[in-house]
Amino acid sequence: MIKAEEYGKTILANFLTEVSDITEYNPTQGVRILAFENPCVTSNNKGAGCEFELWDHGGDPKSESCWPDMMKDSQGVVIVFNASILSPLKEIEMWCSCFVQQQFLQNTPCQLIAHHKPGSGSDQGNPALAPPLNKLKLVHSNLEDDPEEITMEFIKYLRSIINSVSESKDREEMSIIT
Ligand SMILES: Nc1nc2c(ncn2[C@@H]2O[C@H](COP(=O)(O)OP(=O)(O)OP(=O)(O)O)[C@@H](O)[C@H]2O)c(=O)[nH]1
Ligand SMILES: [Mg+2]
Repeated sequence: MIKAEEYGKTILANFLTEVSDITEYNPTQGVRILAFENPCVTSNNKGAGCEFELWDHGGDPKSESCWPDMMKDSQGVVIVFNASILSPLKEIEMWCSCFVQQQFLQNTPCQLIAHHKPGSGSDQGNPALAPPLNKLKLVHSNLEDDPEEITMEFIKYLRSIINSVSESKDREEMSIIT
């Protein structure tokens, strides 16, 4: 199994959830759970806040036996890869087949993030993904040059999760009634 170390997942997770701005490298062991709210994302029209948990998973193959448990109650999947690696295709495909194409995550919003580490340039090229992966939304994150872009995209992504959760609740209610 491929290990996606030092791509910047933790740095990005800390930035997006505003949990911390430490940039020292500390390999993620297993999973870190970041609980957060985003003031721009509310759960209904009345503006009630919404609590999220972001599970920052280091991708260590040693933790593979825990993946089914991690996926069980997930309502979204974010796959981060290093934008400066020319062909991360195999790796993205591997993570998608493990996490996204699983039966229980099929209706779950998935976001691919090409993370640009400082000094690695800001080439906005996209990997040529084969179907069905080319349907996944791909965004770029560059915290040095354009932190706004990924901040806005993350808000959109959180909103898509709220919509998907409320749609699946509606479907469940309909299936009870009919
Ligand atoms: N300043 C800065 N440093 C970054 C950024 N992205 C990655 N780095 C550097 O890369 C190192 C590794 O980033 P992490 O976020 O810890 O990598 P990771 O993907 O979580 O790695 P694992 O937990 O081992 O899988 C960081 O300690 C930083 O030194 C960034 O956007 N800004
Ligand atoms: Mg990490």
